[in-house]
Amino acid sequence: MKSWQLLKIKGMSCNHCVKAVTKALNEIEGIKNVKVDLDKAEASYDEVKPVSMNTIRERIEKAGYEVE
Ligand SMILES: [Cu+2]
Repeated sequence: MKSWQLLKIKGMSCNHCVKAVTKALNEIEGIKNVKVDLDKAEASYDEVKPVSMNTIRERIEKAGYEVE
């Protein structure tokens, strides 16, 4: 199982934010190949195992950002 996912992320303003969001997503089991686009305020990744949206929201918020 592998599916490509796209998220809208609120609150990123520089490359430090991109790194923080990338790290937060990479640390979630089941998520691979994270790519964060600062200009589009988007994050994409491959979901290789089911991951709950709550987990994703929680980790992103812990890092200081918001999933739209
Ligand atoms: Cu920043």
